[in-house]
Amino acid sequence: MAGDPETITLDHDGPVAVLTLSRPQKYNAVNAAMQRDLQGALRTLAADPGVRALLVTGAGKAFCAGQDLAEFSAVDESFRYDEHVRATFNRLVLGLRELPLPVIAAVNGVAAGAGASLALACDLRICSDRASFVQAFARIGLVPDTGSTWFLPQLVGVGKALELAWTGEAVDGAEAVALGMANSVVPHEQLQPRALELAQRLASMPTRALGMTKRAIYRGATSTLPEALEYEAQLQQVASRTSDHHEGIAAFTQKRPPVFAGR
Ligand code: T3D
Repeated sequence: MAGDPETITLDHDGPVAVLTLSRPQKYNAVNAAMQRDLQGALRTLAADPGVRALLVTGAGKAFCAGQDLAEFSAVDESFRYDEHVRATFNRLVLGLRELPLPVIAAVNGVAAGAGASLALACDLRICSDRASFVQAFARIGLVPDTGSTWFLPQLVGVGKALELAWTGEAVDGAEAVALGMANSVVPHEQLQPRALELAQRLASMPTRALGMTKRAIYRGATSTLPEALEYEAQLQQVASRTSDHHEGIAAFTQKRPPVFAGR
């Protein structure tokens, strides 16, 4: 990464990378420095074949409170929100979605505004029993962004998405699981070990197949059945040429556990 990040940490636990948003006194609100650090981290991760799963979490009480509103209080009419969003949050969302590996959000506290969207941009969400999701945008006269208008209807349906976006009411971890916005909720103290355990498990699997599965599932959600069938066929051909596929077949034949190398 170019220069040391100031607002995040990026650690490695074997093949699992752990990215922690770290402005705890500001509920990990995303300022310009964090945008720079996050975009740098995503570039580093995308270029590192040793990383086979990513865990994203927040330091302190919050996961992420979205755009740092203190920065916006200083802008004048010449400031273009559209240009800002394109150059910042949109790149983060696409960067997370384009990583060819599992990305798990360990939602340790409140995820508000673009912070909620960033959690939804991850592939899986494990929530602490202190987590909540707040579509905070309408409270400050903005529309949902950072992908929430796309993620929410897919996960919870159009009616519930509108309710959450209009009211800005907080959804806790248990309700998020019930609605399909999150995968599980665990006691706060168990969040990091349980999320890391899942990340390690996924990181020991055939990473290229998992990465292609991610692409196919997201594409499948917005394609026709014939298109999805054709895309599966193409990806299956690619997967069939990976050494992990050969290892999977060998291990099955030899009645032993497979050892996948992620290639
Ligand atoms: O062009 C573009 O990029 C537009 C894009 C917009 C994307 C967006 O994300 S818009 C939405 C921005 N986020 C919000 O509106 C959420 C604002 N925060 C809140 O509503 C509340 O803080 C929370 C619901 C997240 C948590 O409430 P609570 O009562 O638990 O905590 P708190 O006391 O409000 O906040 C704790 C501290 O974090 C506090 O700092 P202080 O006063 O003790 O020094 C608070 O100011 C700070 N903080 C929380 N959110 C933000 C923030 N500071 C800057 N920006 C924030 N978004």
